[in-house]
Amino acid sequence: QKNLDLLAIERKWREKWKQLKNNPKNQENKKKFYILAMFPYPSGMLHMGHVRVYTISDTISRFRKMLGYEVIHPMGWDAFGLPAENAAIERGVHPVDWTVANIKAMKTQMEKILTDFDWDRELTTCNSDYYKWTQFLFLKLYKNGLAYQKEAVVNWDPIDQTVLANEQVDSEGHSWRSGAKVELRKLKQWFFKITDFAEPLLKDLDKLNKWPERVKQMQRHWIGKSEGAEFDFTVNSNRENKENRETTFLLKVFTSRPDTIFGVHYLALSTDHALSLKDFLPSDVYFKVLKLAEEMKQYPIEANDKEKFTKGINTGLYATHPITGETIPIYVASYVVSDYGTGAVMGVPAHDQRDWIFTIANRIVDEKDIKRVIKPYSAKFSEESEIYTSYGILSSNCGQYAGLTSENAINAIVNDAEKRGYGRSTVQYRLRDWLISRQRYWGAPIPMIHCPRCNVVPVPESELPVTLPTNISLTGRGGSPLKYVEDWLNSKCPKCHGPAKRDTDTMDTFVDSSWYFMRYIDPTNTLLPFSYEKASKYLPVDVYVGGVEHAILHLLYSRFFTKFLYKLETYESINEGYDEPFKQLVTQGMVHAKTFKDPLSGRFLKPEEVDLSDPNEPIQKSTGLAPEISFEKMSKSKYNGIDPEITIEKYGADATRLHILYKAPVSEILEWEDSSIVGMQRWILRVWRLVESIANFPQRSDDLILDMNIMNNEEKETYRIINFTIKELTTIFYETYSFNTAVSYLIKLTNHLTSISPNVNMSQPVYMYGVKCLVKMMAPMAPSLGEEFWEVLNKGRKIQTIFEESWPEIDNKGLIIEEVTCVVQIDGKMRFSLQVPSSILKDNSMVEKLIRKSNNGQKWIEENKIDKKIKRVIHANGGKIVNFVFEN
Ligand code: ANZ
Ligand code: ZN
Repeated sequence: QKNLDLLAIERKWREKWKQLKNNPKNQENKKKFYILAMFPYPSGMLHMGHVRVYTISDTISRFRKMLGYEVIHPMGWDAFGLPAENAAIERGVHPVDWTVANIKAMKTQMEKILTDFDWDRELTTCNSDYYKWTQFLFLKLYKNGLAYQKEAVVNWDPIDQTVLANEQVDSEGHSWRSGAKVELRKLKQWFFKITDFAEPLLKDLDKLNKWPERVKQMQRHWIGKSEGAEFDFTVNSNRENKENRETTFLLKVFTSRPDTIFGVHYLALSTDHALSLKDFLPSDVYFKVLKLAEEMKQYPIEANDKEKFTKGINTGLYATHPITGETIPIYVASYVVSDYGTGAVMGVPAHDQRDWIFTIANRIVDEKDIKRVIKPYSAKFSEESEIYTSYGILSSNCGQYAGLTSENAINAIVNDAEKRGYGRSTVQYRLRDWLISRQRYWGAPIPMIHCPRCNVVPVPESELPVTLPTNISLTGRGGSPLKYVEDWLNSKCPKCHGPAKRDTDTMDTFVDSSWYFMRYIDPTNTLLPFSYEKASKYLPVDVYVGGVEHAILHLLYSRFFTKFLYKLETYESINEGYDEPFKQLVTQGMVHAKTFKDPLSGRFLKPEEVDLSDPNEPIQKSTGLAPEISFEKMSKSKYNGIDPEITIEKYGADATRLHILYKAPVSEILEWEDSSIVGMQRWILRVWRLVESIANFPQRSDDLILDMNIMNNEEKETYRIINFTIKELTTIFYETYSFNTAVSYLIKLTNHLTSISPNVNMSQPVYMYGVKCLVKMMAPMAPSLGEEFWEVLNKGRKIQTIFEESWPEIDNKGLIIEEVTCVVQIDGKMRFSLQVPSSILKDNSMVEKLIRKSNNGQKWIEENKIDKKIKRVIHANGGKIVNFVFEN
């Protein structure tokens, strides 16, 4: 019996695979299968999360290859972004050098975990042969009216003189880098008009029946469709205009609750909206609004405190209620946001929380005089002061609509409004246009030129790429670094050929990743981002594996790009009309690792502070106490990080992969435990024993004769177990991806084969067939062992790789269980009978187990056993009669 040198086997097959890659097989006439794992940011180190995603995608990829698909399983690098720029600022390395070195390191690590990526499709988003096409797509969006510039409020760090992303501002509104209080500034920024696609992005979520419901729900919420109505309130401004005439204008409000229109006590404007009405505002009011607008810049965008709801200014203006004709005061309110609806709301204190708070704080009306216009369907208001925000029945103060339900009232009120012209039904989305400008160096330059005569002019497609200058000094201060690269900045206007300047912003890195999966299918195309033919053939991605943290932005942006490009007719998907990028989405869970805590202080303990000589009973060295154990997200502060490379060197990549797949279902948290990798190693060794046993068979047959007619019962049972396992595993690898269950089925099959192994009764064909199937089915998960075992099993035959062998087929006949009737006696009296598989009839203990587990068995034996003991069990008539004899 030979032992296995796992690391040597891995090395051997990694080399062989490289050679095989150099002689690619003919892929013609094969069906395509596109399996994609989210590409990583090249930080320089694979972490366990990466190992988990790539193990999952690799397993699926290898399985599909065995099924004869033309598999696309590409890998690349999401290489633009802040960390490279920060490394440059902190350590003086150029982002290019930093990125290239990191990619190299990570690629080696990916090979070490035995992944089978299509390296000939590799792409790196910071290479100009990639970002040339990102810029090309920017221009396409621009030419179709989907890229535009407007002023936007951004987080501005006054010390570092730079724009910060929301995630870079802490909860108190300070910059993560400089610690300065972040200001809100208005800057001209580029946007993609994703809102044009709001409806299809929402509606088509219903098509995605292989996406997790949770992710779709998050997208629905993000898009945030709200149906309601717009009402026009006439404003009579008493301020006289230059011609000394009274002026009136319409103020439009958006409401999701048209049924509450009889409860309006005031209208409220956002500060921006109010400032746009400058001509109508008394100057003291105008200055108050300016001050409030300034004050609100102090709030970080996410702040949600009560004060935000209560700040208000009475404008002194009045509007006329479109139905009742009442006079309604107009306020400016801090809680009204300028970029939602019309930037104006009708205030209904009795039925909206924020309106209530605002009304009381600004003493718009006495609490007791607040109009309640909606009654709950059943009970009355329990207390007079309570606000009621749900649907109900319209009260008597609602004119002709009194007594209607909210639903009916909404229809009636909006219909009447449309007839008379003072309102109309509308739809609002929470989704905002996508701000893609970054005042950063390490990103794709926005291919636009600013000309003093012609304004904003796109760079002609023929002049792409606009390459990033490399002679740059990065300090992290002063806004866009590209502003200071004179010879790059100064350019010529493509229209008038006069001197002009380049746009100095770069694109959000989410733009790069919104279309990378399309470039993979045609990565060397020099004429277009991808060809029509290839895109039509290979899109969409069949399975996309990645972290749930991308449930909203990345996936939404990718869907937007796909819909845009589909509309441009740059491809026709095989599934006609399928303008979605990813058919199936698999979101893998996080990897957690064990932590030890001092039970007294709660402090996390370093590894060297814990005595692990008995792994089941760790001891805190300094106190002798048992530390508190829990599984947590890996982090430096918890001393529980696990380095994949060390793990692989210790246990081998195959065992590591198996552990990852076995320990938890793909989308759940995986609790990392070295002891269970050891368990996987033990299983591997047991499979190896089976493989060896066949190598030792005196006579070996390659053409297995599996004729059920000549099998005895034991063989039939083995054959049934094999077919059952194939059936289960095939479903798992095809669609459910519950690899943890797959491994347990294979372990069970191993147990069975081991239990019959050198049994002379067992004819070789079924046994050999079982071992071969076992090896094939474990190969996608443990690829180098699969190869090695297959080679041993096929000594003398010319075989390149197991991944060109076909996946085992199910023999449905083999799945049928033949049953016989077994009569059960208690103390010699016949009590009940039971159907049992004929194959186990001779296995006395197995038959007894089945009998006792059955309903009758529970009743006659298990309950009886409580006060009596079973003396013995007699098997007679070839096992068909079983007599349980109890003690008296
Ligand atoms: C009157 C009303 C009565 C409202 C009531 C609600 C309840 P969703 O569902 O998110 O679309 N609103 C409209 N525009 C706003 C803005 N720019 N800033 C802040 N709030 C705004 O929310 C729609 C509701 O939010 C609208 O319906 C409006 O208040 C408010 F019992 O109008 B409602
Ligand atoms: Zn010009």
